[in-house]
Amino acid sequence: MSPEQRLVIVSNRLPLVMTRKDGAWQAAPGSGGLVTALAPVLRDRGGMWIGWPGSTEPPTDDLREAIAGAVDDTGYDLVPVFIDEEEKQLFYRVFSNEVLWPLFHDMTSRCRFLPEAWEVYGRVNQRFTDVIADQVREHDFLWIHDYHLMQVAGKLRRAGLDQRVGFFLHIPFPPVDVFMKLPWRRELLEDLLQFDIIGFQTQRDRRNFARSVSALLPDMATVRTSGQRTSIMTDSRTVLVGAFPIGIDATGFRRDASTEEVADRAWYLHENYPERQIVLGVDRLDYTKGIPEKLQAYRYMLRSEPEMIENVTLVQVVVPSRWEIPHYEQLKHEIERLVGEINGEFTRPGWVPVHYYYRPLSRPELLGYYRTAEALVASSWKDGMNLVAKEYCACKVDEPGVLLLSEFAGAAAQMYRDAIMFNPHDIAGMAAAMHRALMMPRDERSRRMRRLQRGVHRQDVFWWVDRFLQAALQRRLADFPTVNEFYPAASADEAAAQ
Ligand code: ADQ
Repeated sequence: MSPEQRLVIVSNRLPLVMTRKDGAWQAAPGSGGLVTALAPVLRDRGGMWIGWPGSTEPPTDDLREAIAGAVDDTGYDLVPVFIDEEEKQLFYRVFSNEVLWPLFHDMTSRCRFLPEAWEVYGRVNQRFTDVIADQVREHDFLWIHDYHLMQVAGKLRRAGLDQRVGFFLHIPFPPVDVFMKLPWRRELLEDLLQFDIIGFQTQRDRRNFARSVSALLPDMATVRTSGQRTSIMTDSRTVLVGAFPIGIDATGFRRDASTEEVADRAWYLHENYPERQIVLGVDRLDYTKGIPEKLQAYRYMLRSEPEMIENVTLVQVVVPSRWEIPHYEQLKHEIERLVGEINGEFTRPGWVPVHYYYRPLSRPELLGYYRTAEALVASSWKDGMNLVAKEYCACKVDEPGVLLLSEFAGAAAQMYRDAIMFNPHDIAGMAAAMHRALMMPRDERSRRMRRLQRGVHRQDVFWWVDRFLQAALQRRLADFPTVNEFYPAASADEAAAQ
């Protein structure tokens, strides 16, 4: 990037943790892989992050001051976009999380296609666009994140702004026959084609998007695909489309997992389960994550492989999320019922088969579990990537562990060779995969985990930011990731099949 070209990140949420002390707002900078990777680039360029601070109260001076104060810690500007309670309901809760989220995860029966929610989605996207238009300079590069803000480029162009704008979708893009169910499918695609570059997590998502454009906008767009890259020509621009699988701050996870505090916790957790293997699940409360199926598969394994009784413990951590949406509340009850049934059927003196947490863990607690668990199961029905799978590998600093991974997680396209793969709809198959992992000899576990770790470090979140920005700024399709760099030796044919 040239010095006058600032980077402006736009996401639904600002990377801030807001708290109120004695009635006054306090804002602390947020953490997480995306922030860690983008912060150095933003500081170098004197960049800016635009987003919603998370409160729906009318903006007061002390709220604005608290946000401005957090800038001293971050070294780049934080610019808030405010939304009110009704907008939060219809833009965030309904349109983002009850229309786009289930639709893009192929779960259309959970969609609520409310026309008034579409209207408010447009209104909030316009609000973001107005703030951007106010802040942006001629040579800035704008990088918009995720499904909440898919109309921003269209609205910027309509306001006469022609800055370079890139978009990254963190969730999957659905097949055309699913996407077609969206009542506003054409408008949404037309707005997406106002971005200059669009990044997806996997080649499957890129293909689905290209097919939707060909099927729904044959009159206004020409789609050209060559190998694993696509360019789409419209009257106003050429949109470059590619797959940029997101990574984690693998070095940071490894470093933090190696501390004495985490080592002590890991040791203590296993002290409580002497001679037993721990199978770990860590998921946000979400119906896309396949948590009930994981529990059913574990029960199936205990029934069919009775020698596992008392020799394995499933630790399932569920992070509360979107609980005000009825489908999420029902899911919570279903998980609790299954945990109760399994513990009722199998518990023995001194052994409880499922340990269930329904709360966020502190980072040292989470890392302690990652470090100590013999296996981790990520059983998503569909997932953009699944960072938990990568975090688990980065944190295995002493004993090797086995990663069990759903074929439908984006991470499968990179980790398919050394994870134990399964179909999360096949309960008996998932149970067999769990049994295989628990019986796997130590040297095979080590070999597989070492290769997974190499890939997680090679394609980390810094790699992801570099590759996206390089592709966006050079605008050369040749710069897009193609063959699976996770396993550099993988053949192009094999990677293309993923
Ligand atoms: P998510 O659906 O949130 O992300 P995921 O990628 O697994 O799913 O990320 C979850 C994050 O929450 C992880 O970083 C994890 O460390 C954290 N977390 C999980 N359990 C926790 C706990 N108990 N306590 C504290 N923190 C916890 C969306 C998409 C994904 C995509 C990401 C990034 O749905 O598919 O991988 O964005 O692009």
